[in-house]
Amino acid sequence: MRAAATNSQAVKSAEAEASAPSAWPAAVHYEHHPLARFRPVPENPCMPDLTLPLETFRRNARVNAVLLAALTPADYEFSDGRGGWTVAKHLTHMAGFRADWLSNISPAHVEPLFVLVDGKYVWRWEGRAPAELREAFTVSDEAALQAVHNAIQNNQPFADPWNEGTYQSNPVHFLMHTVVHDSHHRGQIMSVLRLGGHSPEQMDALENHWAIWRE
Ligand code: NI
Repeated sequence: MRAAATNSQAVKSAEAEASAPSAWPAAVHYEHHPLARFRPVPENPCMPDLTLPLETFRRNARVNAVLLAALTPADYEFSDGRGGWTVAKHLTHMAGFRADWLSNISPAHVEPLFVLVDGKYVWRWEGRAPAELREAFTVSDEAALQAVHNAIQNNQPFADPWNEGTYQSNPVHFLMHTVVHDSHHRGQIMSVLRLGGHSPEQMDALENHWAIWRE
């Protein structure tokens, strides 16, 4: 009976919590709520659970890796033949996107992406073979994650030295922007590869990466 009383007390206190004004579902309903995984973690009510956005960012990295692994040295030089970017240029721009933004919004986290050459800091993969871009993506993604993690931990928005809007509502938007930007350029790379003579079978094989998003 004692256990029953304790249970009933627990239910009562859960109900009291449920009726209290709160932006989030009460704990007793938490596991079953569709937004459960976005509930703030208990240790820090200001910090949302980042499981899903981080998983999206990791999946994006895997998609980039699949694309890079499928490319041959000749593929990198394909373009639309009308002055559009080559595949290598798209990929360089995608990887460099992280370094460019991090330089502005979180300079402390950009160091692994640059080297000192003749007294000037240059992007580490500048002028290197496109095949080395895989490393650029890996290192840059990690730097981006560190920067976001740091901003959240310290409850400190990103810097905005040029007043251009730097994810002031939530630093995690930097990761989402990166995913969307990568996807925008991957679509263009697919067009260039098709124009460059990839067979329908080869294009189909590349399209298989969508399975990563459906896991
Ligand atoms: Ni772009």
